[in-house]
Amino acid sequence: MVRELVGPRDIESYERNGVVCLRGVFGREWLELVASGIEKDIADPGPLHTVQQTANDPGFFLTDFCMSQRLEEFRRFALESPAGEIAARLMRSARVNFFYDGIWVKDRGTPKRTRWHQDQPYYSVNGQHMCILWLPLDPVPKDVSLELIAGSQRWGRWFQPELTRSGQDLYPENAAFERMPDIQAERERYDIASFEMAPGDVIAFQGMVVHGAPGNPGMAHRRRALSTIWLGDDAVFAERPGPVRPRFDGHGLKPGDAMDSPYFPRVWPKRVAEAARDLRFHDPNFRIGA
Ligand SMILES: O=C(O)CCC(=O)C(=O)O
Repeated sequence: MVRELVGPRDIESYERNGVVCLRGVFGREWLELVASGIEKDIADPGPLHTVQQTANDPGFFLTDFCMSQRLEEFRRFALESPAGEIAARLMRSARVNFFYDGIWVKDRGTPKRTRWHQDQPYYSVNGQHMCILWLPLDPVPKDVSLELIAGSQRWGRWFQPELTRSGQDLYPENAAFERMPDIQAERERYDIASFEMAPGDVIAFQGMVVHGAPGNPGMAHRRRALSTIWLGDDAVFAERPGPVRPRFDGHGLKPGDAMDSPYFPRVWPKRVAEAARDLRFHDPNFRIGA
């Protein structure tokens, strides 16, 4: 099934550009499940949520993370949907562990952009096997869709992670993380990929790809998207020069250890029953920090 949805050309595009858009990958059942999870989360957001627009900004822009720790809908998507297998095929990875999930909700009339950034610098994870699946739940025209700089995963540059709301640096100034250039001011210099998307389509991108997203000033409806982060064979725990986001405590991993821990359940090869059994994932003592 997934073999048909992810073909050799998709894998080639993922490897070359760091990004590929897969069409019609998730069926109605998965979309309805995730949409209902998002509605629950909006009504009662979790401890890691942020309202991203500032007080005087119009609209409503909400992010939340690690919803699968609280809500069954997201847990089922993480453990049982074809997402893990899709990531495994794109990364050519023998195993895939689920790292965490996030939602990005922008009401109509929200001008605020998601800043240009790379995902991996925010995380305590090294290695190339990091694949993010961005799954919108609403039809998304190109001018509201995720934007990604093709090939930027090969720049060999790590950019300072910034908080989406304030732009505040996550780490103290240091040589390993340079400042993100003003991509908006010089868009024509970059090979920016974006895709008009229908519900069921998904964008897969590598963790070092520079990306951002417009606000939702003009669409007639809300733009809801689920991001899930998947780790493969070479992903290892790493320390950063400051507080990572999200922070996971109590897993006991040391720098260089494989991210193959019950805290980050293995979903591929498929062994859902086992994953659900040894799942610290459900452990009330599991701690996540902002
Ligand atoms: O949906 C958005 O606005 C941005 C999503 C994003 O940056 C991500 O998933 O890393």
